[in-house]
Amino acid sequence: MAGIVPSRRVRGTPFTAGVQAAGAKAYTVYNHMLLASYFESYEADYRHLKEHVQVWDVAVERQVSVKGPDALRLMKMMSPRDMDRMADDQCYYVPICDHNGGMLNDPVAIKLAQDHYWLSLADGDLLQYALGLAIASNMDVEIVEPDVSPLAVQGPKADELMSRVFGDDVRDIRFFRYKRMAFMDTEFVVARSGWSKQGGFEIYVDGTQYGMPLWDALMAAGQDLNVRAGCPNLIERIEGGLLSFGSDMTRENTPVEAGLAKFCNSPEDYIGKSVIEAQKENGPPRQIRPIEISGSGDLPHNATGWSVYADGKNVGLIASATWSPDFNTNVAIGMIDAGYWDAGQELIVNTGAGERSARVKDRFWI
Ligand code: THG
Repeated sequence: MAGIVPSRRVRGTPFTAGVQAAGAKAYTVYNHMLLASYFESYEADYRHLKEHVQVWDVAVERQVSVKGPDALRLMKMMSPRDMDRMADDQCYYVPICDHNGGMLNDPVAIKLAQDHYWLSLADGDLLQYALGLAIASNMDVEIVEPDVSPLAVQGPKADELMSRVFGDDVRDIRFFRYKRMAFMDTEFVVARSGWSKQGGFEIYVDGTQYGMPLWDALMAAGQDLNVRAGCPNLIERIEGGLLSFGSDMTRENTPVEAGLAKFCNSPEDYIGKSVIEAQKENGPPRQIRPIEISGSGDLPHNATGWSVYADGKNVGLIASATWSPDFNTNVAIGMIDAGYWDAGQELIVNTGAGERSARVKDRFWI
């Protein structure tokens, strides 16, 4: 496939110069912005991520800033999670839904103050939804996309690299908590989070002008750690069951179907609650499951979603699938109908380039 032309609609990021210089070989577009897909290859990037440390330009995780006297009220209207339990330094994974429980996004919410939150978005224009709710409800709240760009540091050597740039205090940051850490003449929110299971941090870089200086500082400090540029890795994230909104689940699905029922505990009358509570009570009609597909490293690329069959009928869809070198099998994430999602269930997958046998697993691989 040919290249992508950046413009004001398909935006570069504060780190794009570094990503390009590091040799990104393919990009996707996410929140109207460039996101690298791989550098050396999916498999070489994966091996390196699991052994060393990588710096990821995830500026595409755009922030919706919700600030003002009604900020908490608006967050409670949108969030299925109990916002009153959120600590002052906490991040929450929050599925956000329409009035039918259909997922609109699955951001990470960051509590900056009692009256100020960021929603760190997956792919989708959630700002417009939040703004619409605020306007229609006459709320006293400011909603903007600030000049904030997350940079992730992921991998087993992430603590060592981060402590060299920000000091040893980063080591004490707990999972999904943050501290404000100094850099040059400013400070950034630094959270222990990120879209891999290898551990690490996300730095919310506030101000485009700090982007390349921070990128360069991390690369310089990590030379002997074999630091490299990386990006969310297809193989590792399927092994870990990290869901991609728009692929693995869409507005056609509720958070219960997406396996996110544990994040739906708010006592408030949030949007979508009646459907979500009913599905928690009675079980959803379909659910996200780990799927093992037969064959070796010869699956075609899955760009459309693959239909899944059992008993001669369509019982689901697989939107993410790839060869896993570490588990020596094809790993996949499927949305599978009730009655067919139990571990051990045999399935047939139509990959578009032939049928494969497949089987529901009891859990994800990592
Ligand atoms: N970090 C930030 N913003 C993001 C993502 C991120 N926005 C887009 C996208 N990723 C949102 N989706 C997810 C999906 C999974 C997780 C985070 C964001 C995740 N899940 C943990 C897991 O499944 O192991 C558990 C989360 C929890 O226990 O609260 O990390 O990655 N800033």
